[in-house]
Amino acid sequence: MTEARPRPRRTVGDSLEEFERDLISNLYYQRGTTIESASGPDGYHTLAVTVRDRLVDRYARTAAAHYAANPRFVYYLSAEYLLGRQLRQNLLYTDTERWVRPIAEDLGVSPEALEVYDVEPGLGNGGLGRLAACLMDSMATLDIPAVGYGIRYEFGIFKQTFRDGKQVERPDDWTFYGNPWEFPAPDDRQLVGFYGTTVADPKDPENLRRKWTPGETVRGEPSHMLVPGYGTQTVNIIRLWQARASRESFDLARFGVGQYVEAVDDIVRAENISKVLYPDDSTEPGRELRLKQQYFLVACSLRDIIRRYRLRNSGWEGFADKVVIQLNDTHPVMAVTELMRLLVDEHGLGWDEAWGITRRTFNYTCHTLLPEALETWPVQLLERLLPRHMEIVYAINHFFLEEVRQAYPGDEDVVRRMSIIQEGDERRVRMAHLAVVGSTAVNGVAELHTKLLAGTTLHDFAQLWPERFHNVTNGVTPRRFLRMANPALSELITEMLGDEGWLTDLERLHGLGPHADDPAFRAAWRDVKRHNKAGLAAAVERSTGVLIDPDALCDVMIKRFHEYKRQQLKLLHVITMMNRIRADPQATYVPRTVLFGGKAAPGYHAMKLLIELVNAVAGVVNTDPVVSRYLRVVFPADYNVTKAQFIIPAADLSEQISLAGKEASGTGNMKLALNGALTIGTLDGANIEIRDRVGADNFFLFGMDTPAATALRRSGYSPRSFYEADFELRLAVDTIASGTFAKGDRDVFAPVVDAMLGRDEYMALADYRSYVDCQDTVAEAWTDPDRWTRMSILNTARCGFFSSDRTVREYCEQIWKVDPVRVGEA
Ligand code: GL2
Repeated sequence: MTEARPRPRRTVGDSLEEFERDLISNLYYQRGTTIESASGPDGYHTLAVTVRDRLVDRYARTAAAHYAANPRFVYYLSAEYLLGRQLRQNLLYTDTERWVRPIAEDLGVSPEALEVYDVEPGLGNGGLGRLAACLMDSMATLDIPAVGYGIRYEFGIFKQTFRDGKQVERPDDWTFYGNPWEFPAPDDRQLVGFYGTTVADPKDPENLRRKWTPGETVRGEPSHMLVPGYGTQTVNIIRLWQARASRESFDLARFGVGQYVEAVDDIVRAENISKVLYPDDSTEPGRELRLKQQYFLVACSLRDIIRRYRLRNSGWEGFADKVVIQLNDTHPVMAVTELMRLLVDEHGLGWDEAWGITRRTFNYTCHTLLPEALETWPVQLLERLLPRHMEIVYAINHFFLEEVRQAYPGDEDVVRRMSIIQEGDERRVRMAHLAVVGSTAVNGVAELHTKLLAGTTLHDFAQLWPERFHNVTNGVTPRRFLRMANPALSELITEMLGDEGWLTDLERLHGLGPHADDPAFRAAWRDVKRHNKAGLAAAVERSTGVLIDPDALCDVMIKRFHEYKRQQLKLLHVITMMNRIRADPQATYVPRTVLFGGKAAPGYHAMKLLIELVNAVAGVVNTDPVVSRYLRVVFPADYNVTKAQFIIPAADLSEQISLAGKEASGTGNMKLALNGALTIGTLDGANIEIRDRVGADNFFLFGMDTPAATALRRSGYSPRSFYEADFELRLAVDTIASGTFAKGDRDVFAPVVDAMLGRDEYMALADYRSYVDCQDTVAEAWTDPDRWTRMSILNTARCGFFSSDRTVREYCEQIWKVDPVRVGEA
């Protein structure tokens, strides 16, 4: 349901001829150029808008169908979306892919050459942002009426480059050449306030209703990206907000007297709100800007949701029946207080009624187990930036703690633990607590994660309200991560299963299982992998200059750099392999390519140093004439969705080696297994569910489980004792300490060694032996190609569960209670 009652006026053609006619017309009338003089970007933009027109048509019909049905909508609030490139997706979803090559050939251009202009909108960091994109894809595919809300960051996730092996961040100016996939919607702009003061409402003796007069106002201007469903007519949208100064912000008087910088002060301050993804929060202004972003997203989105609700409904009783809001992690949790403020202060509802509506409207997905990742905001900052919201937090907390005291009379300890306010030198607001208190359902993202949330992080809440807690294991879209990323494998799968129905019913991959013992099928499977690896090898050589052998075992660790994910453990294994080859060059070894991909947060110095060490190790390994015969290490810079789509289909081995109990779920693990990579992993996150499904024989398990890790920590973990007890581990650590990877300089990587031997927060040393031994089993399995291929086929065949379509179905059934709305054909 959108704006007024949209009436589709034009229906784009449905034939190759009409598509070609539209292309030429768009080139002429939209880009203002001709085939003879068109540049690459002209060609790209023309193709993009021609495909987009087909989506607009469907979008108009979707809006009309939603308007007519007035259904319950899912509103997904997320600070991050990692959508990936749009061109190839939209060609596939509009079924125009098959026309592009003949037309392009006719016109003498290559579609691949045009794709380089298709910029990936990097509006997120990692798994959480990509999950948002996968869920939006599946909602559209399942005809679920949904709108995603986010921020249109002017600069997305930084571009990673390496200088002397060190990560250097460059701004990601993703809209520099324009973004053909979005539509500005300036008529739906909203005003958002910050700072200011509040006063009592004389008519409210309880002082629950107050009036806020903001001290600063900015505009939120929306634009939207179209989100098509696959194999259906539904096209939903993601609405992205950009901050703009309010109209009177330009100071003409100052400009007139030459104060050019001061004249635009207010404009700059306002526009900074949506300038970058995750402003550095190591400074006070940085923290304030981040909180401003969060509230900006929430304030604009809620006003838009209410505007949409009112197009077809009146009164507030039915609000929570038509609106369900999913909070993607804690970043948008101020929405709970903002909806209360809108209902109580601006629309005059009583507190209890407003609270009932609010609680029924919101649900919260938690995506972490790391205590430091659970957001808290200083009370002082909130009091200054959002004074009214802080009052509302106090009131919500007051009523909530009354409930706690009733449930646990006399237990002030539980009150202190559960309070939304964390007491101490600096009082802080616990956003996860506010989220749980303000939501109907709370969910974790994998079985173990949900269990640990209910057992540890949110234990008190799970005791008080067990019915609120749910598990919804993450999933990934098979369209992008199998069909688009791996066309060769998709073709083979379709050939075996008879049709492409598996793309929307991924459990059908089970049908591949019986063919795992068929030698001809295994050979075809191996050929596909070999083909993908040859493609990756060529790309890696172009980007890094390092030659890799497509027949070597392709061992990949692609994810954000974080200590808990344990890239340092992988590196210890690489160094151990190097040391073994050096010690006995005559022996034979399984040839391996180890590929790393990932960025470290700009302020995360320990991980930036580890990135430097990976590059340094690569330098030593790849130039050692003996070692490089068996081992190559490559680290293509700037890992992102586009690169993931290239690397994943070529992987033989998927590294999922986080310390048990730390990775909430992981989704890269699912993408890799679906593409036939075997996992070497711990019993962490969704690894457990992957192993349960593919079978223990088809999964390389190592390391401590969560109880063992907890017990070891309790008993006083000493990494040094592991170091001393294991010759190969000692040698690997000493190799780093000796300066081997820094031209003899022992100081450069000393902090890495100190971190390992000092605290080793994520117990890499404790898991080292089990990991290296398990890698030896991997190498042995690799020497039997038939067995390996069989395992690879079974991984794909049994991972249908990890489709985000299944994830969305579970959200619909357990939490959202929404029904699909079918959109008719043109
Ligand atoms: C994460 C988790 O770390 C990751 O395990 C999970 O798969 C995703 C999606 O649920 O969410 N949480 C988080 O803050 N980021 C993640 O990737 N960035």
